[in-house]
Amino acid sequence: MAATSEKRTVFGACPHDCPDTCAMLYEVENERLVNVRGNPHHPFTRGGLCTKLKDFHDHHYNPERVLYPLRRTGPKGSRRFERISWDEALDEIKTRWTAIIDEYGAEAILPYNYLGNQGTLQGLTVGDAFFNKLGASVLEKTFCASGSSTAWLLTVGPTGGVDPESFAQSKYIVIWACNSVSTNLHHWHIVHEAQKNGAKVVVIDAYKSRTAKQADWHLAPKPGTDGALAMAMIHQIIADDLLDHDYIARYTVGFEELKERAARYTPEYAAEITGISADDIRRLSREYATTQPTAIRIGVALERHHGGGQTIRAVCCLPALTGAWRHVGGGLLQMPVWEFPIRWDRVCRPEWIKPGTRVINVLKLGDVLTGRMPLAPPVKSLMVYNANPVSQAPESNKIVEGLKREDLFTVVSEHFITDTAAYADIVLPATMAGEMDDIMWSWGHLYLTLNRKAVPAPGEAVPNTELFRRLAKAMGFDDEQFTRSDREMIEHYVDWNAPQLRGIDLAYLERRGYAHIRGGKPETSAPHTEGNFPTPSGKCEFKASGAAQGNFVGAVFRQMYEGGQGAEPIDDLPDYVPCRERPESDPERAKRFPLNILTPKSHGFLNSCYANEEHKIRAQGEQFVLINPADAEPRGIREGDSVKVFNDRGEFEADARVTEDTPPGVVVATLGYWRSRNRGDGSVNVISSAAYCNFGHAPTFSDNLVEVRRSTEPA
Ligand SMILES: Nc1nc2c(c(=O)[nH]1)N[C@H]1C(S)=C(S)[C@@H](COP(=O)(O)OP(=O)(O)OC[C@H]3O[C@@H](n4cnc5c(=O)[nH]c(N)nc54)[C@H](O)[C@@H]3O)O[C@H]1N2
Ligand SMILES: Nc1nc2c(c(=O)[nH]1)N[C@H]1C(S)=C(S)[C@@H](COP(=O)(O)OP(=O)(O)OC[C@H]3O[C@@H](n4cnc5c(=O)[nH]c(N)nc54)[C@H](O)[C@@H]3O)O[C@H]1N2
Ligand code: SF4
Ligand SMILES: [Mo]
Repeated sequence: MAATSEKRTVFGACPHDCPDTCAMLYEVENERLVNVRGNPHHPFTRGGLCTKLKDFHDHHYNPERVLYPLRRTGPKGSRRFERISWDEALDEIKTRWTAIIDEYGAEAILPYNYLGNQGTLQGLTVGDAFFNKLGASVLEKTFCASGSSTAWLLTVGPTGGVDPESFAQSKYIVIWACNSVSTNLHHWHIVHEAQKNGAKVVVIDAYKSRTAKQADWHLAPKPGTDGALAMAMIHQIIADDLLDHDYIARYTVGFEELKERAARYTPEYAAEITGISADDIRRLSREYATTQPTAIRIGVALERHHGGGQTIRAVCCLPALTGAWRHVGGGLLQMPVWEFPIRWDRVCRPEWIKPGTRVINVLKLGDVLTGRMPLAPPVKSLMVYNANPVSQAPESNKIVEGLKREDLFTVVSEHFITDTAAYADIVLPATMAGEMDDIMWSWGHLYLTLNRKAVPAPGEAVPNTELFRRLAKAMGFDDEQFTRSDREMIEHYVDWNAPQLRGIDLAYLERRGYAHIRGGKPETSAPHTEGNFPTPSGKCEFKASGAAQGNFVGAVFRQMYEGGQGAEPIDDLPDYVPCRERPESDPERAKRFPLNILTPKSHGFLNSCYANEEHKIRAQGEQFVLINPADAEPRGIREGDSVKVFNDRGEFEADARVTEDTPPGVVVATLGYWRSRNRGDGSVNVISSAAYCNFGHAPTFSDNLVEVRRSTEPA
């Protein structure tokens, strides 16, 4: 590539909430992004980005971007705004917040944010120090992996588990409730390579996802019954004595109790629950236990039902029973986030939370805003950044109802006028990844990756860090926390002396762009050959000593907030815990709403991002619902028909796709579509429940019953 003074290549990192955290190269010409590609040297990215990001440079120049602060001029939701200056916006926010604090106290202000950006600086925790200082309500952020993390930490502790790159060495790979081809593509490349080298790839998914179609064997349990399948595997492996007795004796606790607990889970019993035949359960158990190395990839979706936490506890026991952890490419992969040397305490400043400050969970926004959850003081102001709850949070009709409240002062920092920003009183313009600095941890690999600002910010857009510097100044906070530059934050937030970094410093990252935090060598890495689990006992805890502390043990992003809501007590042994909304659990409800719905990620969107771009919608297809012919036929539904998907929480419209890919009784509609661009006034989260999973206050998006009907009666 020619290097003139006007052409540059800058190290980047994909900002999205995606396990792959790709290392990118921004190509800049005349201060403009002309291309963004994957870093070819990065062992996980391998030079390729996914379909969503292939025109990421153009995304920066989308003409619909918000470039200036805006004030609402029409009714809430009318999308009518006027341009104002930053000073006017900050003045108005300060005036409104000060009045609310005087009348109701600062807890009447609720920050609402998630992982629209995943960076250490710009991401999940960017506003926490500010809102803690302000005394606002604390937001409990549990959209993904808080249930699975609780299960993981209780069983094996805060380890990264198998290096995802070590799957290349595996001979038997189980992908459990993860649609890797869409959601973890760069890990799929490694799995696929192992498959070509003779590994058997088993996908356990409630429908035939893109990934299931690539599997050597696809098993489809009924949604939310995986706990029974895992318990039956434990049962069968013990019954066949396919155990690694030496590993169990040295490196585990609670084997006898686990054996007793698993006793009733015969394959025949689990077959009744899961719908998978007893022979298949026996075969899976035997293949799993007798092939090494064997690795399991746990998807986020495995936690998304009432018993999700306990399901993952059961899965986490499997590799210690068979000694899979002894081998390179053997064991489990959940999220390697635990090993990243980030000083979250320095980012969030939890010590600024006044004791007793109330905690509000992201899933409860609808009840909170509409007063269905009585709160004193009520929430009078909402500030949304890095999130689009109207599209992404459950019971979204209630959220829209709440956002219409005239007495609610809503501020939204965004790239676009999303379905949430449409209800804002003030909209603030945010920069995109190529326009700001960050340093990225990952929840899908073991590289720390630098993202450098490549081009100037357009209009008056600012990074989230700058937004909170400005808000802090407006509110009169002068702590050093709020005056650090972005570069100073990178220096301050990363624990550069941590053993994981082995002396790697910022200068090294500026030269190379990324660094492996275990020192590389995935082809020889096996972290738990001799136990070494970072649990209280140092062993894999079938019987969890941490259970006494309740269902929220160190769950992600909760551990930063001591002293919030109390955690509920839990069982110290894994078990199968049935769904709330399955025909077996709630036959009355199932009479009205007989179909289980899954709402997984769309292949072509990243949560709700890109779902406002016509070419991305064209590639992904309009909102659709997959339905089995056995369910379609009695409802008079044919391929392509316009249908309503509904329950007592709401309804959305979709195009029917009649297919055997989904089993009878299960319908699938993917996530991310904006209701303002869908037919009708809805998207998948109008029907989903805000109930918690039994661990970690995780969501239950796979634990919902609906009915489907043709939108218009047949001619
Ligand atoms: N393309 C794309 N990639 C993404 C995202 C995106 O929006 N789009 N989002 C990112 C984010 S935030 C996350 S958390 C991850 C999530 O990544 P995944 O964990 O892969 O999440 P999902 O796509 O929701 O679900 C994966 C699969 O689980 C299946 N499933 C659902 N419930 C059950 C169940 O009870 N049992 C079984 N056995 N299977 C079940 C679904 O059918 C689906 O095929 O993806 C990330 N990557
Ligand atoms: N039914 C159902 N619902 C789900 C899920 C499911 O599988 N099914 N998945 C859940 C999961 S796993 C997750 S992670 C959540 C995701 O929920 P959200 O994090 O709310 O999802 P996004 O759609 O990514 O919304 C992020 C918003 O932040 C904006 N944004 C991006 N970068 C920046 C920035 O730097 N600054 C500012 N100010 N804004 C920015 C984007 O434009 C976007 O509108 O959704 C959950 N909802
Ligand atoms: S969304 Fe995921 S796969 Fe796509 S470029 Fe970003 S990190 Fe890579
Ligand atoms: Mo997520």
